[in-house]
Amino acid sequence: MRPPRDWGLYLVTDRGLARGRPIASVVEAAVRGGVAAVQLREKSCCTRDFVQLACELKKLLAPLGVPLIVNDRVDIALAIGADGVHLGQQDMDFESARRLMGPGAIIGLSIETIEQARAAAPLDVDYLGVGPVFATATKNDAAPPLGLAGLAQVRAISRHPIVAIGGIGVENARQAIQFGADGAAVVSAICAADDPERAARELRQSIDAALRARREGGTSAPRRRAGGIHSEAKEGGSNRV
Ligand code: TZP
Ligand code: MG
Repeated sequence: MRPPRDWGLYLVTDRGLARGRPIASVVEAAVRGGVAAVQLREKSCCTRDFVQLACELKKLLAPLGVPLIVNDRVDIALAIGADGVHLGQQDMDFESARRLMGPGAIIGLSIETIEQARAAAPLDVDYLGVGPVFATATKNDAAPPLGLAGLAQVRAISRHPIVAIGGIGVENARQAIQFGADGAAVVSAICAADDPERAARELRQSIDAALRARREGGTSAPRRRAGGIHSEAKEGGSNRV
């Protein structure tokens, strides 16, 4: 499956926040509410359970046309035929991951600093996960928040689609788009919500409205075309407000 045309709303899972609900049911509800991609993020379970969970989500998401991206683990992504992998700065390097996953896989890379954004420029990654933009209690070892100004700085120097992450909810998702993101990734705003479907729908509406406003304002988000990076991506800076 190719990357979503619009990253829009990207769900990152956290079973610990799901209030005892099976994560598959949270994911299913979130997809009904409009998430465009799902990342399975598991920080504490054993490899066998991780694989099993990934298989379960793949069976759920593939018929719905929603890409499943595995956090950190290229081996698990390959084992279950996931659509992609999300790499942190300490995970397998991008080139090795691309070699193993192949040209059709979706590969995302976490960016926490301006230096990392610069270093990512030549890489044929499908998107950058930029954050934390706002303070978050979800990730213990999160870097200091970039803030909206930091997000705008990353936008100015990046040609890849940007998914903002960290402390994003319905009240500030719009700002992330206004400051240059092409989509927003959320963990607690959906996983911990009373009603994950409604939470996803409200987030999606807010993100879509901000993306529409930006398009109508005459700027276009950079896109990665099949076959690689391209010139229009150089317009990334024009997405800043
Ligand atoms: N990477 C940067 S911040 C973060 C991750 C995985 C956690 C975001 O969680 P939340 O609950 O959406 O703030
Ligand atoms: Mg990681």
